[in-house]
Amino acid sequence: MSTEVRQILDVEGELLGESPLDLNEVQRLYQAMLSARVYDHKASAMQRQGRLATYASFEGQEACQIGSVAPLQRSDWVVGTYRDAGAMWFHGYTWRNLILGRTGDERGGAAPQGVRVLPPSITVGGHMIHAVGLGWGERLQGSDGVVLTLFGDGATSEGDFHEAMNFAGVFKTPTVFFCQNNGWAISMPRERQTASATIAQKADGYGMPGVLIDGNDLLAVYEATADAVARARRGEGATLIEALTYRMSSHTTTDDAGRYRSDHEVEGWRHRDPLERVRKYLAANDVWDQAWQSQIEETESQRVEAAVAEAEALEPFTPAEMFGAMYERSTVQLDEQLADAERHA
Ligand SMILES: Cc1ncc(C[n+]2csc(CCOP(=O)(O)OP(=O)(O)O)c2C)c(N)n1
Repeated sequence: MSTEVRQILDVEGELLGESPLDLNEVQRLYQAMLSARVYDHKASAMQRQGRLATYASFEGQEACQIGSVAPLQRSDWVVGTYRDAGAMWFHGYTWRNLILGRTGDERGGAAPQGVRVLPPSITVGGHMIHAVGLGWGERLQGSDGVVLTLFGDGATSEGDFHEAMNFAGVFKTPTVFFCQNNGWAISMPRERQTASATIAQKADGYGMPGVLIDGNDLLAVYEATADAVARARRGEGATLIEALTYRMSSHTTTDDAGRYRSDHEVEGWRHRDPLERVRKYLAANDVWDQAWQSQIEETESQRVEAAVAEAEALEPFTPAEMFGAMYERSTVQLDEQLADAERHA
């Protein structure tokens, strides 16, 4: 396959090809990216205040997360990781539950009724297997549902990635494998992750198409995912998309990326910000102004505040509820552990 990177909107907000979306739709997706960034900044600040446990920022990856979910129908599935709050939210998961999850409260792992989003996977790569199984289940039930699974470059070194890709290739499951290659897996650079020239080309080995795109280009992300979703819905099987992007923050709030990444590298990516180029594009078409942007930021900020207040007002999760959420019927071991936990509480 070609190693050319597909781009539609350049860093100056100029179209290099035909836009797959009309201006109204680009405006709507820009608004979603902005909302996601507001949440991300607030969540990072809350972790610093001691109100959240570890937090994994997705700043810089908003085009990947909003653009890949945009072509989905509500009846499709999203299966992502600890870094995919933006994608999960855009498919219906609530900020409240995402915040709850980050406080260690298991109730945050429950998607609202009817929302087809799995809780975020902390196990690197494990969720891709679930995504393939979900898609296969959809097919067996005669539906044309599609499953989008998001993961990082590091996850492609896991056995689970290869098993998921192999199964998806053989059984033509309706899976869109969306790799957010942000250059790093904690402190492990992409060059040490794999010797192949691209991650997209790994698709060849599993008999599915591989697509390489600029992951900071909302339009390229949308177009590539829409094609893959349509293909999956037609029953033609899975696609692997590699989106080149960058996480602007440290791996999580427990990490210090300054120990392994240069300021020069980070600054280079700041000029490729996924929101800024869309903002320039909208402004050039007279459908952006600062007042509109400030109003979105204010409204979303209030919405996130309300979600935080709601999450913090809940009665604490008891050990009995936590153990009760494991299986339909408890086990002897779990009963013993619960008794132990209650003795210590
Ligand atoms: C199976 C497994 N191994 C190791 C870890 C520890 N770990 C957490 S995140 C991470 C790096 C993942 O990098 P990548 O897949 O590129 O995603 P990113 O964090 O960059 O979004 C590792 C090794 C884990 N959570 N699960």
